[in-house]
Amino acid sequence: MNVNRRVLTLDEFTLQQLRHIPNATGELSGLLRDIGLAAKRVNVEVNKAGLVDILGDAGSVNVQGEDVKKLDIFANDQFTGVLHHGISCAGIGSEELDEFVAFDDTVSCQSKYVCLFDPLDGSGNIDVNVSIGTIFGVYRRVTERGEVASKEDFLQKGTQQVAAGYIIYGSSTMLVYATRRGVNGFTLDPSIGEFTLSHPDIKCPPSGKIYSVNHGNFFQYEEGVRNYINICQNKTKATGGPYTQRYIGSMVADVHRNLIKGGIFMYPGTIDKPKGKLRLMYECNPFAFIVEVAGGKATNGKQRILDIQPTELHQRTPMFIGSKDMMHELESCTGDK
Ligand code: AHM
Repeated sequence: MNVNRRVLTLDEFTLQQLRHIPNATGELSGLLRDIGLAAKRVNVEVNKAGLVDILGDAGSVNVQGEDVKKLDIFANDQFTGVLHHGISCAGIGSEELDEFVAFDDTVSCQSKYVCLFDPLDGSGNIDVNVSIGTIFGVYRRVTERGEVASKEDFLQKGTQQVAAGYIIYGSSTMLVYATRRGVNGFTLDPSIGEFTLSHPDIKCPPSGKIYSVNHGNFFQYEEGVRNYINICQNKTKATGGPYTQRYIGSMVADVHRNLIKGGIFMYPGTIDKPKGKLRLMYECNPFAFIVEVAGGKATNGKQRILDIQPTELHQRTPMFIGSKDMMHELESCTGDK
């Protein structure tokens, strides 16, 4: 049998990566395996979301006599559960929870990593059958192993991430994750119930023709951003266009598409919400890490997202992310870097 011809599963791939890192303990592989397991469980429930009237609405008891949970709470419980029961994670921070959770059992206290995640991003789209996702960032703890993890473990700059990724529950379900070594995408093969390597070594094209922004807020954006959007609308063949505007309102789907095809995604601050909507720790840092490893760029309009020192778990930030050349053109309009 020619083993090289076989498609690698997520577990096989992460284990194979260990061969290149002499001192690796396999803990990160274990954590990614745990996340893959939770993703499969969430995927099953997301696929049934359209049956909610038949199976029961959140807060009710379904026909099997089980309590029905809101999908984002279900997803939060799944990711928290697998990470707690695994041996790699000392604690979690979740967009669904007010505070971080440090696991205080002996095994977890010895664990090397903490994980911050948005269990179900874009959940407002569930009712209309639009792609949604899970986003996660993994940090090496800064406190001593053996202790219960504490706030400083969770409030690290994005540059400190050792891995970050997302799961997109779309026309197919994909898990994409990045380490400093590269970005790789795995598609769930329903016939065997495994994520299999489908998009090896993803690179973000240096330029593209897609810009993604909520046009409904146009007059609330600062002048430089409005100028850049005008440039996008007026691109011609001679200036690298014409551009296409694509905005799903589900960040995982929007950034995933732009990562693969080339493009720019923007969620600027507005007059009403100067810090925008997106959360630094759960949405922006993981995507900034992934896109930078793939060759793109991510800023808040003033500085690199990954360099922002977080002061609180749920802080928000404006976000501009995507293909390098498009980001440079944006910066020439906003005067920022
Ligand atoms: P959520 O946390 O309520 O799911 O909102 C996050 C989502 C992002 O996925 C998406 O990019 C953004 O909200 C869209 O917001 P808007 O509808 O304001 O454009």
